[in-house]
Amino acid sequence: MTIKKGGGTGPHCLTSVMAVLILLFSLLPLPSSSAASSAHPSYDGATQFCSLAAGEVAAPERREVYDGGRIIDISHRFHESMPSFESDEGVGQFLWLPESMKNGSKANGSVVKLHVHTGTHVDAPGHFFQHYFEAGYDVDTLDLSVLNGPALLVDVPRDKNITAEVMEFLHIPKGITRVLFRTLNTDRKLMLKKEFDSTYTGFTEDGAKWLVDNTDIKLIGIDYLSVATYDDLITSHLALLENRDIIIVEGLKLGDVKLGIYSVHCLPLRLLGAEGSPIRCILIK
Ligand SMILES: *[C@@H]1O[C@H](CO)[C@@H](O)[C@H](O)[C@H]1NC(C)=O
Ligand SMILES: *[C@@H]1O[C@H](CO)[C@@H](O)[C@H](O)[C@H]1NC(C)=O
Ligand SMILES: CC(=O)N[C@H]1CO[C@H](CO)[C@@H](O)[C@@H]1O
Repeated sequence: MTIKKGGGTGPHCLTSVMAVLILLFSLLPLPSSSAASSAHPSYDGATQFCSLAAGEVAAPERREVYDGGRIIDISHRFHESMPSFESDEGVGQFLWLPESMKNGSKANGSVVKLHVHTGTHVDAPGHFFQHYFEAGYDVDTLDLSVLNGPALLVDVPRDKNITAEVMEFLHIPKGITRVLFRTLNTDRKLMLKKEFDSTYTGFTEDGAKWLVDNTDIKLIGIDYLSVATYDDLITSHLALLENRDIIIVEGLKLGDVKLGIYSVHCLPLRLLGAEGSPIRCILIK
C-alpha cells in the first residue's frame, strides 16, 4: 500500500485528518508496507501517512469551485484545443518552455504567445474603434469597479438571439449594473469545442442598442467568444463600446451555476496598448 503526499484530496492521497482518524479509531495494525517508514523521523505520525517516495509528486487537484462551492470559477482553462474565432484548428500551441530544467536551466521558464481575445477574455473600447485605440483606451484603462461587484446571472430564451424583444422580455430592473447572460452556447458546450461555430448566440444590433438605451448594465458577460452575433459582429460591438462605459467579458464558463445574484470578480492583465486581455473571473456566493 502506497500513500502519497499532496495538497489534494484525490483517491490516492490520505489527508492528515484522515490519517489522524485512522490512528485514533483503527483497531487493526498498520499496513507493514506503509510509506511512513520513508518519512523524516521529525515529522509527526499523522503526516507520515502522506509521505511520498523520493521524486514522486501527487497530481495537483484542478477545481471549478472552492470552499465548498462558495467560490465558483467562471473562467475557462487555457488549452491548445480551445476554440479560436473563425478557425477550425483551435488555439494551437501557445506555451513554450525555452528555459528548461531538463536542459540544465536553474528553473523552468515558459513563454506564452496568445491572441488576446482567446478563451475567457475582456474587450476594451479600442477593439472596434480605431480612434479609441489610438487614444489609449486599452485594457489597463478598464474600470475595476465595473468589473467587480454584485452581478445577476440570467438565462436567455434558447430559441432566439439577444434581440431588443428578448432584452425587454428579460425585465432586468434598473439599478442592475452587471449581468451575465447564459445562452444556448452553454447548452451546446461551444467553448468546449475546438471548431469555431458561427451560429453561436449573441446580441443583435437592436438588442445591443436596447441594452444601452434602456438599462443600467455596465458589465456584460456572455458564454462564447463574442458578445455579438456573427451576423451583427461589428454593429453590436460598436453599439456597446461606443460610450466607453460598458465592459464586455466573453467566453465565460456559466454551466453548473445556479441563477441568481453573486459577487463577480474579474481581473484583466494590465497589458499596455492591448485592446483585449485574458481575464480571470470568479463568482462568490
Ligand atoms: C533543450 O535544448 C535543445 C537544444 O537547444 C532544444 O532543441 C530542446 O527543445 C530543449 N528542450 C526543452 C524541453 O526545452
Ligand atoms: C443567432 O444568429 C446567428 C447568426 O448570426 C444564427 O446562426 C443563429 O441561428 C441565431 N441563433 C438563434 C438561437 O436564433
Ligand atoms: C513547473 C514546470 O514548468 N516544470 C517543467 C520543467 O521542465 C520540464 C521539461 O524539462 C517539464 O516537464 C516540467 O513540466
